[in-house]
Amino acid sequence: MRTQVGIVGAGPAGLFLAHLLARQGIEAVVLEARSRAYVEGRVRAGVLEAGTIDTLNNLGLGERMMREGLVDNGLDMRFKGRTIHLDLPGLTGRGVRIYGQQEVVKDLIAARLTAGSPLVFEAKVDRIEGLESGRPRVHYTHDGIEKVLDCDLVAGCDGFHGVSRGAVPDGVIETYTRSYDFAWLGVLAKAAPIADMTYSNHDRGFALCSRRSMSISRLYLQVPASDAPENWSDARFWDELHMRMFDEGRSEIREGEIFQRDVAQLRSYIAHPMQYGNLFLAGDAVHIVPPAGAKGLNMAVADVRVLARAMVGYFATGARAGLDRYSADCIDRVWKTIRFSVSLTDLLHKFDHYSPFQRGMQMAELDHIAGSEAARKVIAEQYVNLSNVAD
Ligand code: RFL
Ligand code: PHB
Repeated sequence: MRTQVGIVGAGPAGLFLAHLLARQGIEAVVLEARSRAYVEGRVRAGVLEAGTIDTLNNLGLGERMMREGLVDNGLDMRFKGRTIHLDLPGLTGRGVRIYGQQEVVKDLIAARLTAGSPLVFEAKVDRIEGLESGRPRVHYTHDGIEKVLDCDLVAGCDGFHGVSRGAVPDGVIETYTRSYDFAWLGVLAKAAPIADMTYSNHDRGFALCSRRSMSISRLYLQVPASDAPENWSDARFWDELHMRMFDEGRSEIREGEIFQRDVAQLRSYIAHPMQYGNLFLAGDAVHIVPPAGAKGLNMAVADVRVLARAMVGYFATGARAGLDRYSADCIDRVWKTIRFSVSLTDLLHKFDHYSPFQRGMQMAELDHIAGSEAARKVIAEQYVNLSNVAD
């Protein structure tokens, strides 16, 4: 098989890239290791920033998101029983939209398959070679048979555990990491959500109340990194959530059947340059943010917007300037997004190694945000639109 762009991975990065290229008449083949059902069922992000919303709409694929997604205008932070309200449109002119990542993925997959464009599930990429040449080759296994995809360019959109990054020779990529000794337990519950997205910093740990619809809540608790979803019965989960949200009277948060639960590890990771020869890395394949900033998906979309523009320029003129600049064009935005995500993580979580002095600093910062519109604006503008890139 031969194509212009070989795309490894059908997560948000790979699927958005495929659509952005198709719009400009560029052929791509998307190879995805997992089944369609697995990819569509993977529960992850939910907050879409302005740039992501615009990208989906500009592709003509935002109809269901606009109809079913919920506009989130308020972002609340709780501490010591107090609530800080960030009025996102009042502070920035825009809100965010809540629409599950797997719904975005379903819409992108359906549109690609309807268009008859190549997207192969259960096609695991084993290795990529010839990246320094004009004819890179992607080796993959499909139906138990080893196959080869010849392409002009390769996009590594295969997430943190993918193979693309590993195809770059040692010593080319510099990595920077920070790990955390806690994780997020995330659940979906058949329960009406509270009015605003609410993050809480409680002495027992972080909690977050988000939603997927007016009858489905998406809820998170900070747990030890070694914890497992099975350790959390429904009763234990609700008891802990009420406490951490300062809802001891159990009058605010509605309970309901928990029908999905998972534990996600937290990590800050950045690798650059985001390219080598004719391989271009995007999304989680090249950077991971802790989820408190709700940025991972949005950052992946911003990466592939830059990448699609560079690839379109290359196929139109043969000039490599845009391609060669891809990493440099992304890296400042990526660092700023990591910085924001890390700062919200630091502000809102319980760190076991914190001294009472450091805990006091955290509370003082929240108190400052509560009293300062300027401080709220700094957070709101990053929450709403940090991943925007010019088209
Ligand atoms: P993905 O989604 O991991 O997709 C990579 C795809 O590549 C496939 N793959 C391979 N395919 C072929 N051959 C191989 N050898 C392959 N190896 C892997 C995988 O099967 C997969 O389908 O990466 P992508 O596209 O870069 O997208 C990134 C986002 O998924 C991620 O950043 C977000 O989910 C992060 N995130 C959030 N981001 C937001 O913008 N807003 C949020 O509200 C938000 N909340 C979250 C989150 C992530 C979370 N977890 C699970 C860590 C909440 C949580 C709990
Ligand atoms: C979500 O709704 O899944 C969500 C919301 C805010 C975050 C992370 C995840 O920071």
